[in-house]
Amino acid sequence: MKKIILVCLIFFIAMSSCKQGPENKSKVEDVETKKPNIVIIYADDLGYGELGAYGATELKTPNLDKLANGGVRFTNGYASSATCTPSRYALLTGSYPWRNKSAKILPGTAPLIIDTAQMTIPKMLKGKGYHTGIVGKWHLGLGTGNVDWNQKIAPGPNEVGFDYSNILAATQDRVPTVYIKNGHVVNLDPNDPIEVDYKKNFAGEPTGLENPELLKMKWHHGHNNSIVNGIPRIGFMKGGEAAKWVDEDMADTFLSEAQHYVKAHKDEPFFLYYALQQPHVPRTPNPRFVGSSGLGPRGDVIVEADWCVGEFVKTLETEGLLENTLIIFSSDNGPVLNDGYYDDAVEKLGNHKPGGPLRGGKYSLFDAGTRVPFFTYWKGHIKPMVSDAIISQLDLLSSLAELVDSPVKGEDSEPLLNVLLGESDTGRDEMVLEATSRTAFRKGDWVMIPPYDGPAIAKEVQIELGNSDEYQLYNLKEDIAQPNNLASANPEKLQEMITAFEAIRGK
Ligand code: NG6
Ligand code: CA
Repeated sequence: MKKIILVCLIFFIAMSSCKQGPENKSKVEDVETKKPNIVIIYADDLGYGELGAYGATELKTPNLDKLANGGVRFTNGYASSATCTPSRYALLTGSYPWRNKSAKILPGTAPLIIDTAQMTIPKMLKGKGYHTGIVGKWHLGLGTGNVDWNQKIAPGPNEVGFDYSNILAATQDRVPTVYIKNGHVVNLDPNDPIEVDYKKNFAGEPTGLENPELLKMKWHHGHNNSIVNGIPRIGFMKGGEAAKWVDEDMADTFLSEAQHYVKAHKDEPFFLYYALQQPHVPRTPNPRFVGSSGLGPRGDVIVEADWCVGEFVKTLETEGLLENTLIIFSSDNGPVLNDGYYDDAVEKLGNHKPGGPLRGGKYSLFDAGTRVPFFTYWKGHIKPMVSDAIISQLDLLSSLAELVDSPVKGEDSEPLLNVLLGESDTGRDEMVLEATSRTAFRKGDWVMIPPYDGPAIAKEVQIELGNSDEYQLYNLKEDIAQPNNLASANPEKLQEMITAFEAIRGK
C-alpha cells in the first residue's frame, strides 16, 4: 500500500513539474523577446563626408540618410584607428588596438588576433541569450598560424562569440578570394584544393606583375600577385576555382546572407554584425550600379552599399522587427581614393569631398583618418537628433552591455548607452587615436599629435599622414580642418595634453 502511495506521489510530482515546465519556459521566452535585436552595419573605408546626412552633395545616399536623420547622428563619432584590422579589433573587444601588437593590417594568412578567452560583443550578448552572427568582412586573422584552407578553419569568428559566420577572410584585394561559412570554404571542390602563400608564387600561376594582358583592372601600387577574375590581388593563391567569389556579386551575396540571417532568427533576440566590403578596393559595383554615381566605381559602390542597407532595413520592416532592432552604423576608417588600382577614383572625384571638412584620410593621424559617419537608429525608441558628444567604436561593448543588463565592461570601453540612445550628450572626455601604429590624443575640443618620423604625405595614396618633427596641437571646435598648429602658441595646453596622453599610453 505504502509503495502504491509512493508511486502515485512520484507520478503526481512528475506530472505537475511537466506541467510547470512549458509555463516557465514561455515566461522566459516572453522576457527574451523583449530584448532588442542589435545590428552593427560597418562600412569599409567610408569617409566622414560621404553621406548626404553628413553633408555630401555629389553622392546620393537616401537610405543611409533616412537612418542617420531618423536617429542619433554623431558628429564626433570615431573609429579607434585609421585602418581596418585595429578598428575591427577595438570594435569587437572594447580594447585599444595598440595594446595588441598583432592588431595591424593583416595578410590573408594571419592567425586570429583575438584571444579566444577575450570578451567580445557577440560573446557578451550570447551570455544574455542572443543568437549572434557575422556576415561580411572579417580581417582579424584565422587559425593559429598555418591554415589548411581545405579543412575546418579555426579558431575564427565562431570561436570568439559568433554562432554563425559567413565571411571574407581579410579584404577584397587579398587572397584567399573565397567565402568562409562557419569555418569551411563555401563550394570547395576537394579535387581542387586551395593553397595560399604571401611570400612566393605557385609555379606556373599568372601574376599581375608578369601578365598584364590578363587584367581587367590595372594595379597602381602593390596588388600585383595572383589574378582572380581579372583583378590582381595581394598574395598568391592556387586552386579553389569553384569556390572563388564573383566580385560584382559580393554586395548581393552578403545582403542576401544578412537578410536570411534575420529571417532565420527573428523569433529570438539576435545580434548581427553586417560588415560591408564597400568602398574598399577593388571597387567592383554590380552592373546594376555601374555609372550610378557619376563618380566612377568608388562612388558607384557607395550607392550600391546604400541600396544594400535600404534593402536590409526593408527586411527588418517586413519581418516586423524594425521597432525592436537597434541599428548602429559606422565605418572602420576614413577615405582613400587611389588605394592601389587605377579605378578613376581620383579622376572622377569632381567636387565630392570624401572626408568632408576634415584633414587627412585613411592611414592618417589627422581627423579624417578616424572620424567617420556614426549613427544609431531605433524606430520608436530613439528621437532624431544630432549629437556632438565624443564617442568611439570602442564604447560599443560596454554600452551594449548596459542595454542588455550585462555587467561586462571592456578594458577601454566606456558605458555610454544614454549617449548612443540620444538621452545624454556627455560622451567621452578623451581617447587615443591610432594610425598605422602611431598614436595621437583627443581630449575635449583638442587633439595633440606627437612628432613622428616619416613622410608628411603618403605619396602613392596622396594622403597627409600627420607626421611632423614637431608636436602638433589643434582645436577641432574652432578649426575642424586642422589648419593651425597651436602647439607653440599654447605650451600649457600642449603640456596638459602630453601628460594626459602619457598617463594612458605610457612614455
Ligand atoms: C594596404 C593596401 C591597401 C589596402 C590596405 C588595407 C597595398 C599597397 N595597399 O597595404 O590597398 O588593402 O592595406 O586596408 O598593398 S584596410 O582597410 O583593410 O585596412
Ligand atoms: Ca578599412
